[in-house]
Amino acid sequence: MTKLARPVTRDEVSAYRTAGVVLLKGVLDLAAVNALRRCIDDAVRTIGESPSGYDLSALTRAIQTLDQATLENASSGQHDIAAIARHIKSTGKPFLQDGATGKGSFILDTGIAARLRDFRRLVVAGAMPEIAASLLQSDEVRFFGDQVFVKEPGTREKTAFHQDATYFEIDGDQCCVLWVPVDPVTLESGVMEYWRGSHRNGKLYQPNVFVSQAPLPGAEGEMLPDIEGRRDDFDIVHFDVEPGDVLVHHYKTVHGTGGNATRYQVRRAASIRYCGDDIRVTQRPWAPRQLHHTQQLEEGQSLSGPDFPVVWRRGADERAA
Ligand SMILES: O=C(O)CCC(=O)C(=O)O
Repeated sequence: MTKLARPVTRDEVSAYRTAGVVLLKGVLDLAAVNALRRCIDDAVRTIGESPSGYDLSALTRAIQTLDQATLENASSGQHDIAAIARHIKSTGKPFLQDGATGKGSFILDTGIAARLRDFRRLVVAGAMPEIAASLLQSDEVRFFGDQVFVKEPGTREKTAFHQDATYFEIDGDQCCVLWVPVDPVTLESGVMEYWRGSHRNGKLYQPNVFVSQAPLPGAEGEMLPDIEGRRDDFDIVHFDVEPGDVLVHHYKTVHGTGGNATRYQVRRAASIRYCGDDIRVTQRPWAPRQLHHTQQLEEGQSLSGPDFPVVWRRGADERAA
C-alpha cells in the first residue's frame, strides 16, 4: 500500500535525472506534513540536548561583534566557537547575509532520527522512502541521514551555495536529498535555489561553513565559483513550495538559500537523505563528524548496519502497478 498522496511520474523521474532537482507537488498528505512539523518543533525545542545543534545566527553575531577574550569565554563544551571564529576570519571570506532585520535565528540540527523516535518513524517507515525509491531506481534504498533547517522571520543568514556530496563520506550516483517544507516558502522566506545540471559537471566542490563560503577546515575539492556574486552566469532555478510538496535534489547538485526577510512567516524544513545500491563509503576527513553514528565503515564498503537501515526493497515494498 502506497503512503504517497499521489505517485511520482515518469516525467518527474526524468527531470530529476536531467536537472538534478525536481519539485514534487502535493506528494505528501496532511497527516505526514503535520507529523513532520511536530517533529521539527520538537527538535528545535530540545536542541540543547543535541550534540550537533547550532543557532547559526547567534554564532555569526558572536563572531562579528565580540572581541577575542569574550569569544574564548563563550566557547561551550558543545562547540568551540573561538576556533570556528578564528578559522572563518583566517579565510577572509565574508558572512553571507541579506537585508532582513536580523531578529530571527537560523537553527540547524543533525541526526534527529537518532534522538527523536517519531522523526525516525517518519523517515524510515513513512512516505519518504517511496519517493527516494521512485527517483533512485535502485533495488534497495537505505536511509542515510537527516538535518532540520529553520529560519525564523527576520533571519539574515543565507545558506551559502554548496554541494552536499563533499560533506558526506560516500561516493557513487544513487544518493538523493529530500527537502521537505512544513510551511509555505518563497524566495522572500528562503526557498532552495539550485544550479541546474551541476550534478553532471564531474566536479566535487570544497564544502563550506554554510553562513560563509569559508571552506571547512582541511577541506579538499574544487573551489565553488562565485555564484552569489555572479548569479546571471549560472542556470539557477527555484520553486515556491507549500506544505505537501517535496523538493528532491541529487547530492551533487549545487544549491543554497537566502535568509528569511518576511516579518511573520517561519520557514521550517527537514532535509532527508537516501542512498541506493551503487553508493560506497569513502573517507573525507574534513566532513562534519556524525556524532550519532554508532559504527565505522571501511573505504569501499557498501552501506550496512543500523545507522543505515534498509527502508525500501524492490518487490517487497514496490507498489503494485
Ligand atoms: O534549508 C537550508 O537553508 C539549506 C538546506 C540544504 O542545504 C540541504 O537540505 O541540503
